[in-house]
Amino acid sequence: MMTEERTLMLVKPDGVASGHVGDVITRIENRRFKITAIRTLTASPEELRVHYQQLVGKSFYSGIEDFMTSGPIVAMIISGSDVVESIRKMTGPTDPAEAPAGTIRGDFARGWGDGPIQNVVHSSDSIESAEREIKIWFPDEK
Ligand code: IDP
Repeated sequence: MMTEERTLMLVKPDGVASGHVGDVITRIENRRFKITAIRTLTASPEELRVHYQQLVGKSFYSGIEDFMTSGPIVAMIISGSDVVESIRKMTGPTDPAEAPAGTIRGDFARGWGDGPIQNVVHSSDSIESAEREIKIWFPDEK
């Protein structure tokens, strides 16, 4: 039996601005995963430093901060069997230029080139990351 898990997904400012929140939610629901919490917010630099703690020292971090605070994002907790790995696969690789058709990044990312990689969504890379990240964006969730 596969165990129930949960993961965190963020629709990033480019995904919200280009009107792909509904497309992302439809893909999640079509896979029979449950969205158990959802909110729209504008991220603060402090929240992002915790969320992207492993990238804070990188040269491109300030670009990530500027991009991720540039407009509203939609945060979701998604639950289901094997949901962490499944949603990562649906997300696709970090660089949208390399993301296959059929993945969220492959289908919905618009421009890329210099600066922060604008790739529509974030999804947690492990159960441990998911639980850590959920606390940042849903501080009232257990
Ligand atoms: P992931 O989002 O696919 O898990 P991470 O390596 O955790 O990838 O990076 C987090 C985010 O930081 C990426 O989604 C992307 O928006 C941005 N990013 C990562 N690496 C680079 C880079 O080399 N240049 C610019 N932005 C980057």
